[in-house]
Amino acid sequence: MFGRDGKLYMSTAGGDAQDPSTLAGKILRLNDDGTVPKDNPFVGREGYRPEIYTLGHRSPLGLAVHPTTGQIWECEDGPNGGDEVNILVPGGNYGWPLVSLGRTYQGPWHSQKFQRDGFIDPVVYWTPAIAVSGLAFYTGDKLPKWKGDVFVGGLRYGEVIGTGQIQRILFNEKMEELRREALLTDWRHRMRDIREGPDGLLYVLVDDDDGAVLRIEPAS
Ligand SMILES: [Ca+2]
Repeated sequence: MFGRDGKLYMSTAGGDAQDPSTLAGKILRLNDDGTVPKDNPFVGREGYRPEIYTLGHRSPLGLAVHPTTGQIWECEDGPNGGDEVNILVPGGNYGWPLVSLGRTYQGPWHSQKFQRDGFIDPVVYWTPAIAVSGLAFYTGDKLPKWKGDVFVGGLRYGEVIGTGQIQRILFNEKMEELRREALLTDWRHRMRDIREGPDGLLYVLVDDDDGAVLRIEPAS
């Protein structure tokens, strides 16, 4: 995804997200010809790959540019719980695997602490997980009550197969969460991605054998 600065942001998963000499579990920032921007946060620092913009990510699936601040927002899946939405700052460390709000699949908490100095907390988290997928800001005029809100897809809820949803999340000006609302839960499908179309409507990608692209329109 391209940011307002014209740079390409891309997410990676796997490997050691805390090891700055690898590209795994990171958000990378590149020029559009694949070279490294000179103003990347770790350029010239020994032991750090210069492509790294942020580190400590588990399984990032959504990236979006905030419509007013221009900051990059990211969402990622936790293990058994601990899905997150993060606001990225250059050079930030988002904690995985040292800090997590998720449990391991055997039941115990993944990490002993939910917060630690030096790691940036998520602005939204889910435990149990919704298996958060795509991320979008709604900026259109067709659905005026939703303008400025954050939307994410969910592939399931509470590790229960055969569930799924869209979530709408409202923030205040300080980017603190006010409310969240689950949508399309009765449908019980995996919601893979959500985007605003050029027509100001929302489009949802359904990831199932009978998959579809949904268009969300005003009721009247
Ligand atoms: Ca985190």
